Amino acid sequence: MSQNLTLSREDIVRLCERVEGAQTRAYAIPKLTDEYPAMTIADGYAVQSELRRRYLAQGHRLVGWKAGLTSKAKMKQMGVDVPSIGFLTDRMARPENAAISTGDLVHPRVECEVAFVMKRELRGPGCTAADVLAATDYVLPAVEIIDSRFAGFKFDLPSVIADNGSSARFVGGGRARYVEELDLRTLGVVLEKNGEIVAMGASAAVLGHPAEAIAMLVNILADLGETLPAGSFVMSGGITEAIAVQPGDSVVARFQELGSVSMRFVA
Ligand code: OOG
Ligand code: MG
Repeated sequence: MSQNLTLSREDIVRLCERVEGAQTRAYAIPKLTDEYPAMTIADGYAVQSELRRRYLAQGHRLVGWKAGLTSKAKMKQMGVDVPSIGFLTDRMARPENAAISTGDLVHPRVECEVAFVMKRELRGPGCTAADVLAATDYVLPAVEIIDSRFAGFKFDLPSVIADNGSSARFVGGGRARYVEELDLRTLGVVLEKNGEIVAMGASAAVLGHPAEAIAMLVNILADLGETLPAGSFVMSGGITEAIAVQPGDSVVARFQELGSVSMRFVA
């Protein structure tokens, strides 16, 4: 990491327990930097790694990773200007057309993303977008349901990284496509809630090309001493700003070339 740890091992465990409680019992907590103003990005990843270790020890399965804050729209909405990564487990996955419960979430929002499924392991540092494309099995459209555990959905980078990048649920769907068949920079996406268009954008919004976001993710993983295994499901980051949802809402994300992903929300 480019920054140093300021938290003791004890603080890391304490903050991890705080975040885990908020995630599993769905309540809002103050951002961690209110109590630890000197927290760095490295501290945030130390808490996130401890969270991952605990969930895996409880039997959750790691299925992939997500890049976050990779588009201007997302950075502007959240007031943060550096991308981040988080981990994805089997417990967060929901099938297409699912009824997704909001009772176990704090204040969910939806966002449209291009997801990559890897056929070869990737390891940083120095991973490039070309490396990512060569190691990609296929891409598919996805909707991420994010849910910051921080009050008012307000945070800074160390806090949101500790909260695993607001990861909560995700839905992959539509049509899987080989990357050679597509121009991944120019895919349009339209997000509809209850039949109305609430956001739209193009995939170039994500660092110029979504594969750039995956390369960045692999290079951050290298900092954490991790690689991106073959078979991983990886989300490249929200193209548009995220839209709040509540019980009764139905959501459709329509992607050019990749088909659509639908879900509805229930209490
Ligand atoms: C942080 C997570 C960002 C994305 O796609 O940009 C993210 C947040 O906005 O709560 O998942
Ligand atoms: Mg996202």
